[in-house]
Amino acid sequence: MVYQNVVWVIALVGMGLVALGFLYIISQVGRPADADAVRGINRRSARWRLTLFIILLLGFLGASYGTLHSFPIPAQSGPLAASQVVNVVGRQWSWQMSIEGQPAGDTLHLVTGSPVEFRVTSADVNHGFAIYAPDGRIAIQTQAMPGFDNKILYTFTAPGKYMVRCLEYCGLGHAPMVTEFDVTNPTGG
Ligand SMILES: [Cu+2]
Repeated sequence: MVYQNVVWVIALVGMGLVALGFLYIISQVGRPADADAVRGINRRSARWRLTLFIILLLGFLGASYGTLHSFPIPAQSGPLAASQVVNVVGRQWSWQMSIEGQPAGDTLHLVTGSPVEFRVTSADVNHGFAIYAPDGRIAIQTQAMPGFDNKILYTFTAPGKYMVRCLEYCGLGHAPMVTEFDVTNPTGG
């Protein structure tokens, strides 16, 4: 299932549970209270709340670990073990991308299967650096900020034409601030 649909299901189930709670309370309105029964219910409901809290806490910790431990933004200090390093400079209104150690004018050519480190900075104002995969989804994105090298790691899995767009409004030429590059399989396929 697509993530968006999973979120929908979770939201609808949650809303349904809240609605059921309201319906239950409405159905109890006007009934005389039995003091002993209420004390029993309070004890049981305290146990339930504790159990529910522990379940939610474990779920939160598990989901956080599962979704964040492979976060593509690595520690920003020290060198990374990427086999390809791309220097990215954003400016009003273009992207300059060059492989570390090669002249800036060369065509960018990346390969699948090995991690690429993007070092992203800006020559003027803040920009948003985003790489769109051939299927139109955002593969990675980070800020391009003057005076900072923001590092981001990504391993391309699919060959094809990747598009770079600016995701932070930076003036008149923001929308056409676009470039693209090719990713191929290491064998050249
Ligand atoms: Cu922009």
